[in-house]
This record gives sequence, structure tokens and C-alpha cells, in this order.
Amino acid sequence: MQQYETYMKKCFELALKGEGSTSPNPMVGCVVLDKNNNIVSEGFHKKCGENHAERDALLKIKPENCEGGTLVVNLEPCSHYGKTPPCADLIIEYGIKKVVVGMRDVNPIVAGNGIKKLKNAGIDVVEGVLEEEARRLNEVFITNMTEHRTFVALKTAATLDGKIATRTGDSKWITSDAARQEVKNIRRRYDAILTSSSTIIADNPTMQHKNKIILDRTLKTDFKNANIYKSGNIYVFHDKTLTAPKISGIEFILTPVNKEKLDIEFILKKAYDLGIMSVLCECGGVLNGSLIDYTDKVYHFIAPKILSDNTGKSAFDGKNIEFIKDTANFFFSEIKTFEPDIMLTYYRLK
Ligand code: AOF
Ligand code: ZN
Repeated sequence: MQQYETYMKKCFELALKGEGSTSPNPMVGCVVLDKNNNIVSEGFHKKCGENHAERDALLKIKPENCEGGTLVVNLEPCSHYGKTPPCADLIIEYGIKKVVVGMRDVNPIVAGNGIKKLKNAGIDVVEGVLEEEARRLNEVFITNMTEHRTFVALKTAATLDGKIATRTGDSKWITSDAARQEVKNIRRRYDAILTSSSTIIADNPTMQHKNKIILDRTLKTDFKNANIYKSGNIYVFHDKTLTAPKISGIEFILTPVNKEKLDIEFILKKAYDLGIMSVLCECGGVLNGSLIDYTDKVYHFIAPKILSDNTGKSAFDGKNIEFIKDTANFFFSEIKTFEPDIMLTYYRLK
């Protein structure tokens, strides 16, 4: 079992090579061992539409290289004809005797059928190896498949006293270069970034990304000159009673408004309909305060600095909660260091 865990970790590493390009498909890595337990091939899923991890690994070798051997993969091999034929069939064809799986596929077309197919062919299937990690790796895919919605992550960078800017709006820079570099890595994992007109006006960020969702209720940003509009596919959500300008490369989306706020639920649903399976929100405190109810995961950078001014801008604002029993609640998942800062990762308790 210990040995399977080592190979499963290798699968995670391989799977992560596809990070940022497999959506809406999961990240999958695969290791093939011969009958003497020597690694004879490795593979991963590179991109939606391309070979699955198992096929990628198996097609690099011949059946005689792995006959009687073991195949390790972080997701149950598929049993369906999708963009590619079923991986389970190829595994059977190659004469594999044992398949070690991290998690069952949550895609209802597969959901146990791949494992059934393998077992019916006399293959020994070991399930649930490092299952928690396997599920974490594909949290976006699982959310999409089981809840039919976009996975929402949020990033913030604050002082020890929870401030993201001084009262004058100065925020450059609270966190270190290393921390800010990590933000770029995090962005790449998500199908889109989401930010607001206030952040664009305050910081004029570029936020390199292929898809950008902008919340600009009153259409007050400078669509011609602001850095954010210079690249990527852009979706601007604005008050549906206003008429948007016509600007090539920008899709303006009429959005319902309640109490002078754009309807977040509508925006996230629309994003999902647009094929955006995951989004990273990078906004100011007030929007963070509204988004947090829809957020699955937070990347919270903390710099060892204290502002000591309650008129400074808070990482989360606007809810003005009176009782602790009414707070939004989370569980911590990870702490990482980006000298001299730390990054906490936490998840919303549902
Ligand atoms: C695997 N290995 O590497 C991946 C799997 O549209 P298709 O044909 O690519 O099928 C996509 C579905 O196949 C996806 O939703 C998931 O259930 C499974 N993905 N399966 O065994 C892989 N990427
Ligand atoms: Zn497959």
C-alpha cells in the first residue's frame, strides 16, 4: 500500500503538468509498472480533447512491456466513448493485471462503470489510494460535475491586522515579490480571473489572463486605456438598465442589480454557461465581503506588517456582523511561506 502511495504521488505530479489546460476535464496522471514492479511508462492528460492519461502512458509502450503489470492512476479509468475511446478497454487489451485508483470518477457517464469493466475482465482493482489528495487535486472538476457550477476561489493579500490598503488607498506593496509571483502561478490554475471597477480604478492592474470577468455596474472604467482591457477575452457585467458602448474584444453582459449591487449569483451562473469552470476573484474588501458567500477556497497572503488604522481598507468588508455566531466559517487547509510572508489556504465550511 505504501508503495502504491509513492506511485500515486507520482501520478499527481504528472497530472499537474496539465494544470490550467485540461478544463473542463480533470487533471490525470498515470504510471505503468511491469510484472516486476518497474516503471515502464508514464503519461498525463494534457488538454481537453487529447488522450487521457492512461492512453497517453500505454501508447508509449507495447503490451509485452506491461503484460501482467500494474497501472496506477489518480482517477478511475473511463468506460465511455467520448472524444477518445474508453481507457478501460485499452488497459484490458494491454494485459494489465492490477489497476490502482485514487478516486472514482464523479462524471455520471463513468461513475464506477470503468472499475466494473476492469473487474469483469478479471483485473484486480485497488481503490481509494490517497483519495483525499486525489479529490483535492480535482476539486474544480468535482464541483462542476456534482454541483453544475463554477468553482470560486478568492485571493487576498493583507497585513497582520487584515488590511489590504491604507485609508488613502495605498497598497503597493503589502506582500513580497515572492508572494506576488505565486499569485501569477495561482491565476494560471483558473479558467478566469474576476475583478471590479474599484480595483481597476484604484490600481490599474494588468492581471494577465486568457479570460477576465469585470464587474463594472455603472460602466465607469476606462475601456480604451485601462491596462486590464489590453489582453484576454473580456466579459464586463453591468447594470442591465444601462447601454454599454460597443468595443471590439469586450462582451458587455446586462446584469440584474439589487440594492446597488450586481447580482453575484447571476454572474457566476452566466460564467458557467460561458464555459468558465473556475474563477479566481481578486477584488477589494467590499466585493470580497459579498463574494465570500459564494467562495469555495481562499488564498490569503499575510505580510508581517501592521497598519493600525481602522479606517484602512479591510480584506473583507461590508457585512458588519454583530454576533460571532453569524460569521462566515472556514477550515484551514495549508500554510506556505513566501518570505517574509505566509499564505493561508482555507475552504468555506458548507
Ligand atoms: C480518464 N483519464 O485522463 C481523463 C478522464 O471528452 P473525453 O472523451 O475526453 O472524456 C472526458 C471525461 O473522461 C471526463 O469528464 C472524465 O470523466 C474522464 N476524464 N478520464 O480516465 C483522463 N481526463
Ligand atoms: Zn479515459
